[in-house]
Amino acid sequence: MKRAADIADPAGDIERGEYHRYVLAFGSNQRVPAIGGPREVIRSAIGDLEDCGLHFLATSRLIQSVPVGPSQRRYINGAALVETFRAPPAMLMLGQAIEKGLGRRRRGMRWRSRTIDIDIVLWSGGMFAVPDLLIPHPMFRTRNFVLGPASEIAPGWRDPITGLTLRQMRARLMKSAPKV
Ligand code: PH2
Ligand code: MG
Ligand code: MG
Repeated sequence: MKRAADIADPAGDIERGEYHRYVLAFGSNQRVPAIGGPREVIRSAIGDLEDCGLHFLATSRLIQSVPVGPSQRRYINGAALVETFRAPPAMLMLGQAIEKGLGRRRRGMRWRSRTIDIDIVLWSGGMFAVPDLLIPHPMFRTRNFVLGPASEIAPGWRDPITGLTLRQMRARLMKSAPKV
């Protein structure tokens, strides 16, 4: 299996000069035989990102969550606040390379079971939109499995679209849809 050291990261080191912060969300509901269950897979992804130079300012607890979508298996979810010299396209490429190294297959059904999903939820630069990447993540406001962990690590971070903090969004969602 490919490990972090083998992952090509062409854009990573070039864009020096400015740093970016992100809230990243992690999800896994499938084991990787060489690594273990979803918790170990997420820890491994975090280790890979650190090996590629991401600085983890805070990492949430890992929670178990009920699947949203067609997959039957429960997920493990978590979030992290990170700092890096990578602008959003380079951050996306790095996340996808690490997903691939951990056995993620991209073809097939939307929201199928996955060994690892690394999503960019928020970015210090605010909004970013190209066909492959939308920041803020378009679904994060309605997902407790993202808002729970994310509000634990960056409660005061404001969504640039609604102006609400993660803490406020989490509280609202818990009132309207406590079980999701
Ligand atoms: N990710 C999805 C679809 N559904 N459900 C849970 N509980 N956790 C996830 O991370 C998740 C999901 C697509 O990214
Ligand atoms: Mg996702
Ligand atoms: Mg994703």
